[in-house]
Amino acid sequence: MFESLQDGLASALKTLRGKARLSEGNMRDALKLVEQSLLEADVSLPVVKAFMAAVAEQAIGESVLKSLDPSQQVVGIVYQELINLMGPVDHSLHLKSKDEVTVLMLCGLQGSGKTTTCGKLAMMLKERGRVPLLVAADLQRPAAIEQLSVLGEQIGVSVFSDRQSGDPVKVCQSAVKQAKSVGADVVILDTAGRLHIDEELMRQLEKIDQRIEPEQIYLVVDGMTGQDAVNSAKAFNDALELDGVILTKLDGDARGGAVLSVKHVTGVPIKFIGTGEHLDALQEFHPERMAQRILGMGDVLTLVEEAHQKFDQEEMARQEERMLAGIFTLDDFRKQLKQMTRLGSMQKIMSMMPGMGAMKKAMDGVDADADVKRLLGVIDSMTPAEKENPKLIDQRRRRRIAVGAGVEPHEVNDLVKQFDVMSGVMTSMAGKGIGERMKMVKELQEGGMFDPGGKMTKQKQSTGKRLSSKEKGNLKKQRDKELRRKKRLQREARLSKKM
Ligand SMILES: Nc1nc2c(ncn2[C@@H]2O[C@H](COP(=O)(O)OP(=O)(O)OP(=O)(O)O)[C@@H](O)[C@H]2O)c(=O)[nH]1
Ligand SMILES: [Mg+2]
Repeated sequence: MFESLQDGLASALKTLRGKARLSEGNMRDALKLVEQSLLEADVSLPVVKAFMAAVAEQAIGESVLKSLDPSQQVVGIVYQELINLMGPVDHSLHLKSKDEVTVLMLCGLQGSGKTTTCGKLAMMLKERGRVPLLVAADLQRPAAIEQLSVLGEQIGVSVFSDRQSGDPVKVCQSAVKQAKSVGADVVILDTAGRLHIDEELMRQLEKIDQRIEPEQIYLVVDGMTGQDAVNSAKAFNDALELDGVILTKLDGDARGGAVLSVKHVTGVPIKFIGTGEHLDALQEFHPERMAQRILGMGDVLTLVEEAHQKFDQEEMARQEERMLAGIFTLDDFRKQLKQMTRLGSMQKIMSMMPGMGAMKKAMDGVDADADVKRLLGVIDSMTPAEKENPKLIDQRRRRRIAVGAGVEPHEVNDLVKQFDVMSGVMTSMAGKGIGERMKMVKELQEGGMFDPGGKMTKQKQSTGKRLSSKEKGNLKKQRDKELRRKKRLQREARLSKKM
């Protein structure tokens, strides 16, 4: 997502980097590149103009040009202006109390994702303790009613439809009337779409708006589209007075045009983003996270949130306890890998980690998911005793495990070595907050220890410099213990030679 925009912005900002002092000319050249990358991402022209004016006003000032680190300052300005462009947000659905009926209406161009998003919203509302009713108000396509019914069944939400009726306004009216009697407190209208804006569609939607008076009207916009979608958003907004926008398909190769333009053009907040075809792929929109992602700063918060939702919390608590007790075996490692695979592909996870953008590119053609599978395969081929204590694995066993997992024997060796390094880190992470852990992970990355294929290659001691004194103490204790063990072994060896 946003790859070319990310690259464009990165190379623009790179031209500024490393220059102690900037001239106005340098800055203007860099800003030209920023402008170009926005246009290439199909951001609407008036938006680009307004954005560049705001950035230039701040960037071409004495205080930035003469500052100690101008490039950092420009990144800061671009970041803040991206946030201003996409925000502010309002995630509330403005629902009335449960004993009243709230009506939400979704509209948008054909194929933008209206019906899917109706299903996603219904599921979200259900999870929040509401009783939604989906209404098939798209009588354009005969298959539309069927599509909504299937979605409703999947999530256990009632669907109102009238196959005989030819009038969507009447369908909506009957649905709202019946909502109370079927125990629903939120009615979601799935309206028809058209390939292009046309008079007839607009009149139909206006009529629904006037007769039903929905509490909220949301425009569903395909995030993969650029200026076209944004122009139609303006037309929808003029006719209907939108309350919010839902951007879909931001999981695909969206260029960024729609997400950067739609708020500025319509003036209404982006409420949610659709990030997949699955019904749980709907997230609240956060401009600062999106700006971070666009600038290649990753999206750690979303990752942490998703991890929280998708990880098995009980299992996490058990692991935490074991780690606190200083236990981290290959079996624990295996469980963690398994949990991680639930978050999605390594590519997806990496695209959300700060600074991993470049790494992700370097990994093109490397199948990180296959690597994780190989690791799991190797661990699965070990005996329980070996998982507890990998030191038991001798040459013969190494070969057997390799055969069992379909890998080369040295890969078994590599895994054991990586694990050794990792177990030390993991146990020292125990009991730390998420922020502290992220910092440690980042230090690991910087140290080159973590490469996303799940292989730990170089272990660098540079992480040591940021350890707290208590950690340093622990580390020293560990080292001393290891030293004592080695000396004891040497002594024993000498003794046995003498005998
Ligand atoms: N990848 C991805 N696909 C999505 C998302 N939202 C919707 N889709 C897909 O987009 C296609 C169109 O979605 P619909 O929900 O049928 O779109 P619609 O706006 O109701 O279409 P019409 O009723 O024909 O106007 C379907 O294949 C959906 O699975 C999303 O967030 N990500
Ligand atoms: Mg539809």
